[in-house]
Amino acid sequence: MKTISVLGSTGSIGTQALDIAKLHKIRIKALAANRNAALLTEQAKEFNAEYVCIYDKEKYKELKENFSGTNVKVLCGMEGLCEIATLDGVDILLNSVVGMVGLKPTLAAIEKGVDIALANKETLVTGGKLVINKAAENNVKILPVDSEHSAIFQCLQGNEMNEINKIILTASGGPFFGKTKAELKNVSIEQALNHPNWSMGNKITIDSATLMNKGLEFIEAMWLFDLKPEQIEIVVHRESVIHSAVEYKDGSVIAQMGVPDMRLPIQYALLYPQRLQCKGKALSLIDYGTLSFSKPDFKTFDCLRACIKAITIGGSMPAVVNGANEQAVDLFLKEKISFLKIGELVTSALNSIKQSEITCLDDVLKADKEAREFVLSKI
Ligand code: MN3
Repeated sequence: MKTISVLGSTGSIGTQALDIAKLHKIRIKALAANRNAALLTEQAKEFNAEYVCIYDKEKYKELKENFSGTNVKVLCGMEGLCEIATLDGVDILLNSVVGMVGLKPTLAAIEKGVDIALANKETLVTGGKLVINKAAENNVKILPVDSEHSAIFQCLQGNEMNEINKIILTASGGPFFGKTKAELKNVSIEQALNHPNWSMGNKITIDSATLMNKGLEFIEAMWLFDLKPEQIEIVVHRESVIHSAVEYKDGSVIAQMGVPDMRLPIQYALLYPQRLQCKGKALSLIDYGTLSFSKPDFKTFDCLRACIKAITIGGSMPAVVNGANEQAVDLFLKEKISFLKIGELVTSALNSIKQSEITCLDDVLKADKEAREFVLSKI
């Protein structure tokens, strides 16, 4: 029986992971959330967690009161996340926080030798080199939770990396597939939050609408599977049934399919290499009838183009586009900027900020800060 800790337990991935933990009797050592103290308390009591952590320090008092008279250790802030990431007796740390705040606790867990189930793509986008090198040094597994990367990981089982030609990274195309820039001028927050296939948190849903999400996944795939940019082909596949595929040297393409349901990739990461029953709906290819494929629209979706350019330049640039995007999405959700402005700001940060080398966490944090300040200075 495995023991896990979850960073981001009250979010979409976190709550589904706890359902899986219940189904398969996975033990929960510690839970951390951003600011939802009420749900975090409920979860910790249900799963008998020994530690809880709230990132938002303003919520610490409330959480502390909820556990007064118990043996549960209550933590807060980044120090709390890092303490949870490095507890003894944990097999897997599920990192499902939103944004690059996930990087520091991930590095801490890797140093401790804890395997990572990674749902937080910003961790690899901003600190890919640090994470991958440290994981190799410490013999730590990075188990992808993102559905596309889980698919690729599943398609690679039993084969060698030097046998592959390329990866086919599928994209749903988001809610604005087929639209031109002119048609996207007056997009509202509600429209951008209305994703056709996946129900997810706000930040990732906006990233899916701008295709920033696919750009981040492109970078994530390069780090996870040690690929060059030219080894990844993005294919728009509206139905989200093929979650991604691997093309081998002999021309054979192995794809992983399933209905769009995050429980499957979450469970695969937590139980790897075991496959047990999952509560999701079975896939009926006959019900789907046809599956469609097309090219991504690099002209309309600036963020996708910016991500590929950023990782091609390398160094700090992926952290720059990510930081600019995190700041711009926050401004869009606060109705301070328009939808198209997100892509403009990300592109302009990429073109204006100088590339630097990433050798430690501070280099990443510096690039991230510079990008956020750049975006704020343009408003
Ligand atoms: Mn994905």
